[in-house]
This record gives sequence, structure tokens and C-alpha cells, in this order.
Amino acid sequence: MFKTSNKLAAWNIGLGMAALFIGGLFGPLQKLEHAGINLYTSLQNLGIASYYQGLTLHAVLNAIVWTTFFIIGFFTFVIPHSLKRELTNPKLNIAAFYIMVVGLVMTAVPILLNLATVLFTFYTPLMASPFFYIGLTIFVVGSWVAGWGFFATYITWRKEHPGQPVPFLAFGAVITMALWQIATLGVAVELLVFVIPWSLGWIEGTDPQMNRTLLWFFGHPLVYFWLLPAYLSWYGMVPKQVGGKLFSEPMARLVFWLFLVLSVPVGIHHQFLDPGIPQRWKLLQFGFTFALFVPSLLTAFNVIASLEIGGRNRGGTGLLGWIRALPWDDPSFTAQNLAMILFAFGGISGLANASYNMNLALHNTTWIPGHFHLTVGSAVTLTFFGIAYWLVPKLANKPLWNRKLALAQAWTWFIGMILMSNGLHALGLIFQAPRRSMLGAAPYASGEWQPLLIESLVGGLILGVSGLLFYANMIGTVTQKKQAPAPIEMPVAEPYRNDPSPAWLHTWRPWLITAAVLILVSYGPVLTYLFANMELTSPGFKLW
Ligand code: HAS
Ligand code: CU
Repeated sequence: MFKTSNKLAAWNIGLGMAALFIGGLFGPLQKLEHAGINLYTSLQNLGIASYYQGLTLHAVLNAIVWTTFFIIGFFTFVIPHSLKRELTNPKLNIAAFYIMVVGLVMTAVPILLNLATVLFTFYTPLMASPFFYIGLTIFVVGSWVAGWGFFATYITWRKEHPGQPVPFLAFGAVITMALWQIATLGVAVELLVFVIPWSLGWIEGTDPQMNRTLLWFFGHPLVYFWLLPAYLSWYGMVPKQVGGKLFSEPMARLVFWLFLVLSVPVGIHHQFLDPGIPQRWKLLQFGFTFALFVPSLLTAFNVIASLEIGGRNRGGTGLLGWIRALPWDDPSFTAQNLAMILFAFGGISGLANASYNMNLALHNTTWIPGHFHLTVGSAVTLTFFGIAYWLVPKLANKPLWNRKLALAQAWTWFIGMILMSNGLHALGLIFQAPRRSMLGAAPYASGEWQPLLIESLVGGLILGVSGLLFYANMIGTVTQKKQAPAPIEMPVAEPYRNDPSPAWLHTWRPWLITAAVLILVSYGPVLTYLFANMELTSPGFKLW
């Protein structure tokens, strides 16, 4: 059963991991550069022209390609297993995979040729080869098609099971893909209406303020597109893995709806320092950003309560004794739990970013990469590693090659990330060290920065080793001859209480309408203002 979707899931996940491998290699190189050891000069023979080209590869491959392929692969597995039926139209999902591969190749080649050194936000007026933007568009279209395949499967299931609540795992996956459809509208307009015609020379100039605003309409919900699959595992799988139950399933469902509604109308918190956006619209989106904390706080409460049920079922007692009773010898659990702990700190640094007056001091400093390595680099990536520790064995029908190595991997990621992100946060907060800069070559870097640069270098090197441990285990798992002794099942957490959840948690309409209204309120006036004042005058620049 599920032969097609399992195979397709494996291909998506495999490709995502390959992207992370290449992208990840550049991480330690950047840390070395910051500490004054610039290896990029020796990389020139390999065609890597500059630190900035390496940074573009690092961010595009890790933050966009790894995450999207892994998420789509994970959902391709989860949706059929959760609904207990194969994808309705597997050909659509297979086509989606090929479209994404075409998009990936078209995006990657210009980056490798140094024709798209525009970093992962591709802010204009930096200009890349049109192939880069067209490739990115095709990649996004491929991910849409994958989503349509999931929606079709979901709709068929609902017709086959009238009146029944959709199983939680499929429910969360489908909402995540719906969020992705809404979010990507912003970047689709940016690329199709403005940037692609401009890069092809069909229009002479562009308006960077307009482009940035459309980018962040997409860019903030993008981070929840990364996070929600991790939440799905924390809610719907980890409780089962620790022998517990999901404390409140209705609350978990509510959290997914809240993300659908609140993820988009907050993008301007990335633009607090942009001069071209009126203050009152910044204030409104600042308010929505704080509302968006609520679903993550509910998640912390619900997930920790679910873990506690597991810890107590395993014999843990006392106020905190249940924590020790959790299965710390299981790498899948350990990786995900360490990811949660790092996310608590990443969430706090997000709170600082979102506080308007703090943002004035932190924006464009190394504090920001400190923040997002705790979120997308830890909450998300370390959770995906934890998922891979059961999912890859399941897909390959082989046992995990080396559990101890996997445990060492999770802990080294945790320690490496603490050191690196602490260094980056402190450099940004105390010294206003700029992000996206060759700090090793910067004349303004003072000797006082050195200990923090070294701390984050040590963290980055440990992360590099940890990444290699992960890949050794994945390759060891799929290439070994041993078969899994018993069939590996997807962990599915049962709810703690079986009370039916209220009907409004199972219907799309009110949530979609609320999402549309909030987007109109928060973005309607801003975009109207920007359109009214638009000046398509800026030429393109190629700096590196
Ligand atoms: Fe962010 C910038 C605000 C979450 C990613 N963010 C970025 C960028 C990225 C990013 C990539 O307001 C840089 C973009 C660029 O290149 O310019 N962020 C927030 C806020 C949150 C937040 C308010 N960010 C994320 C997530 C990301 C992510 C998630 C990726 C996955 N972020 C900002 C702002 C900026 C920004 C501004 C712009 C800065 C600037 O000036 O440029 C919140 O959603 C965070 C809420 C999270 C929590 C934590 C809850 C904790 C949980 C775990 C509990 C379990 C535990 C386990 C502790 C409140 C759920 C216990 C275990 C036991 C055993 C007991
Ligand atoms: Cu954001």
C-alpha cells in the first residue's frame, strides 16, 4: 500500500537533503571568514567568486530548497497514511516534483555561474539573470501543483467520509499548504509583474520599496510554512513516540487555523526601518505580530503537557522528574525535543525583533541570523532530522544505521547552535555588527568582537561536524544490507480526551474569510499607497 506516495516522498526528501548538504558546506566557510580566515580566495578555482555568492548558495539551498522539498516529501507521506488512502491523483504530485526540479535547476545554475548573487531575499535593485527569477517562479508553481494534489486527496476523503472530522495529521498538512498558496501570491506578483520584466529589459526600472513589500507579504508566512510541519510532528507524532497523548487536540487544531489567519498580515515587521511605509501601517502589523505569538505560546503549553503525560506514563514522578523519564535514548525524540528547547530562545529573540523600538537597534545586525538559526536552523531543521530518523528507515525498510551516532548528532547540533547563535545575538546587540557582511575584512571590526566571533566560529564548526554525522547515518541507513526487523509505523498520537471538538474547528469558510479580511485591512492601504506613489525608475545593479 502507498507504494507511489512512499516513493515520491523519498525522492522529495532525498533531493532536499542533497540541497542541504551543499548549502550547509558554506556555513562553516562563513564563520571562518568572520573570524579572519578567508577560504573563499582558494574557492575561486572552483568557480565560487565571492563570500556573497557562497552566502546566496547557503541561504537559497538551505532555507528554500531543503525546507520545501522536505516538507512536500513529508506531506506526501503523511497525508495518505493519515487518511488511510492513496493520493487521489498521484500523477499530479509526480508532475509537481518534476516541475520543482526544473525550477531548481534553472535557479541553481545562474547562482553557480555567479549570475545571481542576490542573496535569498533577492532585494532589488540587485539584479540577477532572468533565469534565476523564472526558475524560482517555476519552483513555486511546482509546489502549488503538489498542494493541489493534496487538496484533491483531502476533498475525496471528505466525500468518502461525510461528517467525520479529518484526522489531525492530514488536517494540519492541508492547512499548511493552503497557507503556502496564500503567501506565495505576494512573491508571484513581485516576480511576474515587476522583477522578471525588469530583468528581461522589458521595463527599464523598478521600485525597490514596492518589491520589498510584496516580498515580505510572502516572506513572513514563509517562515510558518517551514514551522508548521515541525509543529505537526510535535503535536501529532512526538507524544506517541514518548508514550504519551496529545493533551488537547481541539487546541492544536485551533493553532493551525490561527496561523492561517494571522501569518500574512505581519510581513511589515521586516520593514520597520523602511522609510517608504507610513508609520500607522507599521503599528498595525506590529500589533498583529504580537497576536501571532499566541498560537506559539498555546503550542508550548500543549506540547509540554503532552510530553508530561508521556513522562509520567513512563514512571516519572515529581515536579520535573517526568522529564528525566522521557526516552532520551531515542534520537528521533531527542532531536525534536532539543529543537523545541532552542525554539523557546528563538521565539524570545523574535519577540525582540517584533518590538518596534528594539528592532531599530537590531535590524540588519548579526542578531537576525542569530534569531533565524534558532528557528529555521533549529526548530525546523533539527526537527526534520528527528523525523528523518524514523521516516528514512521506514521508507527504506531498513533499521536506522547507528542510533548512538544519531544521538551524538542531535546533541552536537544543540551545542553548536547555542554557541553560534549566542555569538551572533551578542555581536548584533552589543556591537551592532552588520549581518551579510565580510566581518573578517571589515575595517570597523574592533578587537572586542574577537571572542564572540571565535565563539560563533566554534559553534559553526561543531554544526558542520554534526551535519556530517547526519549524512553518514542517512547514507549508512539506505545503503546497508540489513532489513528492518519489524514494519516501521508512522507514530500517530491519540488525543488525551475523546471529547468531540466544536464544529467551527472543522470548517474552512470562517477562517478563510477572516484571513482575507485581515489581509485586506493590513495590506490593502499599504499597497494602494505604494501603487499610487510608484516610480519604476531604479536600474539594476550587480555588485559582486
Ligand atoms: Fe522571525 C526575521 C519576528 C518566528 C525566521 N525570522 C526572521 C528572518 C527569518 C526568520 C529567516 O518582528 C530573517 C529574514 C531576513 O532575511 O531578513 N519571528 C518573529 C516572531 C516570531 C518569529 C515574532 N522567525 C520565526 C520562525 C522562523 C523565523 C518560526 C522560521 C522558521 N523575525 C521576526 C522579525 C524579523 C524576523 C520582526 C525581522 C527582523 C529584522 O529587523 O529584519 C514568533 O513566531 C516566535 C514565537 C515563538 C515562541 C516560542 C514558543 C516555544 C515553543 C517550544 C516549547 C517547548 C519546549 C520544550 C520549550 C513564542 C513552541 C520543553 C521541553 C521539555 C522537556 C520540558
Ligand atoms: Cu517575520
